[in-house]
Amino acid sequence: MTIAGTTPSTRAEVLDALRRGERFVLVTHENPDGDALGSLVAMQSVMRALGKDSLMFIGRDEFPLPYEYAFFEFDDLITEVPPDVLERTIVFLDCGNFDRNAVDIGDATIVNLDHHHDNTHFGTINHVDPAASCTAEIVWDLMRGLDVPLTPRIAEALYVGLVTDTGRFMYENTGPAAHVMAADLIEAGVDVHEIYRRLYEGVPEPKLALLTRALQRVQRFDGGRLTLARLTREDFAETGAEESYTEGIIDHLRAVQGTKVAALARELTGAEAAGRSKVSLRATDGAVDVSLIARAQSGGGHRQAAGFATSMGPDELVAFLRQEVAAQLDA
Ligand SMILES: [Mn+2]
Repeated sequence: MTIAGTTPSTRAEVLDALRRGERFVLVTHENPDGDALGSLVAMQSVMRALGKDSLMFIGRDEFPLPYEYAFFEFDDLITEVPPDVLERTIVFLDCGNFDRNAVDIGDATIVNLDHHHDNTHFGTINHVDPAASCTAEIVWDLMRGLDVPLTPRIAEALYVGLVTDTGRFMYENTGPAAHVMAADLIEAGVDVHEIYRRLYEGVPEPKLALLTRALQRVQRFDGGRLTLARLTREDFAETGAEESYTEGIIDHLRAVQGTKVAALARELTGAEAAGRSKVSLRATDGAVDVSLIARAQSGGGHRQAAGFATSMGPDELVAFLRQEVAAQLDA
């Protein structure tokens, strides 16, 4: 199966680069989510099956990972950039953009595998498919192109990427290929209920307390088309919640009748991040492209799910969001 939206030539180029290369390092974005980690773990297993010298990089400051992903087992994990990185092919998974100026990677070959429609095509080879439900779907396709057999381990990692990035098969990005892929993974031994339990149950109590606070603080604007909640540093401190516990809160905001755009703003808790907030955005239908709003603040994402960081205060943020939503809906 060729994934819609990518040209056969970039797929062939990637397959060729993966077959020919001998040493690789696999990387993903910061604050890695289920798709980032699942794609990374699956790709590492694929590279090992091909007999490659492949390392998987996750920065030291990403640990501990969010509790729902703590079950992942990482083979050949490195938390520091390897000294020979420039001699390795660097495979980026699920990264919409990459600041080449921030990290010196010289002339290293970069393979860019992603599904963000606003991917900046920063790689040497860019295999970017916005029609793919998740990066795991792209890895699944490449695995087949490389004739690597699907093991239970690969299947489980890919399934985590698939189920998290599609909102359990309910977001708009869930195409036929996502379900064909799910069938393939389940046939290979994925225990669907067990993965559901790991990802969505076992919620720490502070996470519930944080959700309670967010729901108490819902604000609606312009007839309800903008639904917003804010979480402060005090909320995190007083509930004992970690930053990653905000995961899923925005789905409650998005679900409110009449909402076109849902926004969750949370103050960053790190000492160096004082006064800065992270804003997550979700669109409920095709009427608003939230990636445009995020990009106006140097963020990015998908049409229906995007985010940005900002130093704007609460009032300024509300004014900005109302104006951006109006610019798209009232044009
Ligand atoms: Mn993804």
